[in-house]
Amino acid sequence: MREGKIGKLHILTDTLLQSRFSHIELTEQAIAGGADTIQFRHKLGTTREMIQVATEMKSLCNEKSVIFIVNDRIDIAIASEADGVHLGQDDFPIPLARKLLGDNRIIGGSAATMEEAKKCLSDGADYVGFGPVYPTGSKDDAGPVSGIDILREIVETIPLPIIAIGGIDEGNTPEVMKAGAHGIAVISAVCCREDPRQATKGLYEAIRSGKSGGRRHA
Ligand code: TZP
Ligand code: MG
Repeated sequence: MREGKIGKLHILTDTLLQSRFSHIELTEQAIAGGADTIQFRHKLGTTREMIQVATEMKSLCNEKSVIFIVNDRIDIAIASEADGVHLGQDDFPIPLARKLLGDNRIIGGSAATMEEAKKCLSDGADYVGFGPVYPTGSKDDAGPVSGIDILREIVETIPLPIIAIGGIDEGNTPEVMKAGAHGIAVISAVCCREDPRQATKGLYEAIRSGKSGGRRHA
């Protein structure tokens, strides 16, 4: 278990919702703004391009001791020597990912319900990305919004760091943290902002002002 290694401010890089910034530029700006975790989230493109971009992102993260996670693609995670992989319910199975990655890599699982969160736990995930907590336009199949009360129930029931996702911004981050989330994961609140560095900084401060009232995992 690597609870102490799970970051609190996960920035998911995206070049489909916006095209002003590349994955590399977003990584640089998010790190400069105080992100402790960068997740490479890229749904299109060739495998070779993805390996190249992920390897560069990992190197930028390494320089600042920022955690680097790859979304969906365990092959890209292995090739880029990422710190971990984040897997959805229909992605590569977590138990198999653990066999391939071993105990020293982080494996995150996505959950939209209590049942899915329990499955992440029994499958051996190191953290759960739970949501959408609020409405989001960034994921077509995100499913129904959970709201803050279900997030609180998840935190109280699942003994893993819970990373809230879906419609998280500077304004609602304090209430998410007060509900006991270990941290937050965002796409649009950084990638789609005029100044991603400044937006990350605002989220970092919002996390500090909210603090975690729930389980302590780090
Ligand atoms: N998983 C659940 S909601 C979501 C993902 C990837 C989208 C989050 O994007 P945003 O822009 O932070 O709402
Ligand atoms: Mg996925």
